[in-house]
Amino acid sequence: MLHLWGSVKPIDKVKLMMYNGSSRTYPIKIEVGDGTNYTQVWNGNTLLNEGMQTINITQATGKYVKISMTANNSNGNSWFSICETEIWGQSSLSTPTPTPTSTPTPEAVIYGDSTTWANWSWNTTVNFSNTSPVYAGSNSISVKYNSAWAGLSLYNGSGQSTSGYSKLRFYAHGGSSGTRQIWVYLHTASGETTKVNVDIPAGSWSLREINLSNFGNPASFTRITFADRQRVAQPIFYIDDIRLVP
Ligand SMILES: [Ca+2]
Repeated sequence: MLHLWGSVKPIDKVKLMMYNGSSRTYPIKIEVGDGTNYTQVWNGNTLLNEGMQTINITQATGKYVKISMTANNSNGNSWFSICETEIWGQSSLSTPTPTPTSTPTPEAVIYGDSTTWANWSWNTTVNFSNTSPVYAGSNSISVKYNSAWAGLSLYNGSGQSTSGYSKLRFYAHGGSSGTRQIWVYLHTASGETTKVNVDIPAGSWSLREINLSNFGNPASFTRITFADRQRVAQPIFYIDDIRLVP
């Protein structure tokens, strides 16, 4: 990965936001150079952290910065993805050139290990402090639909703006067997949005991302629902880490 500067400049630090950084670490090295010759200025593992992490560079100048993975990531594969990168110039020298390439929008967490949203579920046994299985942190939500058409539903009377966000993201685990078939939809001032089909296989956590365009790009919403689509009572399953992301 190369970042082009106009000329050779002193480099102070590199900031990275790693894809799925809260669930895996990446062994990387950072090199700077003039396009032909490179000098390694840092190597190590990225933090287990979803936000921006800062890597300070000591006394390096270059026109290019090369970031590469040196071994498989902590999930044991060669998948390597960086969401955001910033390269900062050395501020103490006479040609300071901080050039942040973007300002990340904070993610809006609806459920991490708990939620401030009200439980408006129906015909459903819900535990917001379930301790196993958990995708991240210490708790997940356990969900058991007790009859057909039941629903897990969270309500926020103040409304949740979608400005700056493009996706609803959560992790789901289908329980011990089979596949949970659910709908996910939002509620806005003008009613329910389109229902999006989500199938959740048993046995492991999977990442689910739904583009807000699938919900018709509402400017805000007051409620989010995960409802039964199998039209029968369903075995217990789990949801964790519900958030809006850029
Ligand atoms: Ca959690």
